[in-house]
Amino acid sequence: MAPPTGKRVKGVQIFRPFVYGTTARPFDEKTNPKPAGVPDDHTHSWTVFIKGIDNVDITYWLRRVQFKLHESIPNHVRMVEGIKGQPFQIHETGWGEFEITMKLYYVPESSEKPQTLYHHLRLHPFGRTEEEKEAMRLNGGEVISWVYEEQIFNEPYEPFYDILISGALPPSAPTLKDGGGGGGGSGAATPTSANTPGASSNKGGNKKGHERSHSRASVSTNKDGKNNEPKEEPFVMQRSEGGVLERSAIIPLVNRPGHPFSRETEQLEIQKLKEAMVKVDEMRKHMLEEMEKKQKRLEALRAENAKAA
Ligand code: SLL
Repeated sequence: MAPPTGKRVKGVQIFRPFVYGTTARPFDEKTNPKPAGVPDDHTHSWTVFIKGIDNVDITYWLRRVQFKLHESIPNHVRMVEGIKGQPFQIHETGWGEFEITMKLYYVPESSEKPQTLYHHLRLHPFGRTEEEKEAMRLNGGEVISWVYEEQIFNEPYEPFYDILISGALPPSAPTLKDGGGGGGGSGAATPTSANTPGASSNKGGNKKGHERSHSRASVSTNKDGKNNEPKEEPFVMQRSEGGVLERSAIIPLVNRPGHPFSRETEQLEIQKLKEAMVKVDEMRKHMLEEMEKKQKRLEALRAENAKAA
């Protein structure tokens, strides 16, 4: 951790979405043949990763990741340095599931302490129903356990703020200093449980759990701390990455195979919640009616009783 430089940008919270998790595949002569030298008792090949959504670069804020694997694995503590635009990842083979510890080291300009994430390596799908198990399978037999997460940088130091803002934009975009607003706009990200059978173990103090839904402060805040109102200008697509580069501070617009986290899934989740609310309201009304009926019936019976007495 480098000593802080500059002042903190007050009242600003910047969030960067990312995905972490494991993808495993059973060895199979046709679909996943066992490479030479892999021990007989190994049943799966697997990958543990941390990456940007839709593989958007995150190395401008995340410098390196230390993966701590099971002690039975040779050289089980491994440091992975960030390579621009590529996931932080480790490929391995093995026979058993275990908890992986990932320690995130941020770029020195951030002056942020490293933070730790925990993730259970899944080799076998699990769930109460076949459907739930099937939801963990992708691409004909891969077992996925992925978690959507957001890294929150609270009142970042000025130099880091500049890095965060310019790093989120594609090289083709005008920079904020040029007056372009590529990184602005407000993002309300409600992550989804779709394809995330593994629960998030969100132990870092600076991160937001994906179970929380919230509107978020706009990141288009001036250095003087004044908050620009989020502008609802339609943004112009300059390139064809499905909107993710231009909007890399938030989540992509639509789902694509292998990338389940998007505004589209978010909207589906919101829709489901709305429908559930309507249903709950109907149930509430129905119960009230039933109660009133019973109340009347009770009164009638009481009156009858009184007469008979
Ligand atoms: C289990 N508690 O019993 C777990 C331990 C260990 C997995 C799982 C070894 C790989 C290698 C491997 O897969 N260990 O030998 O390189 O299920």
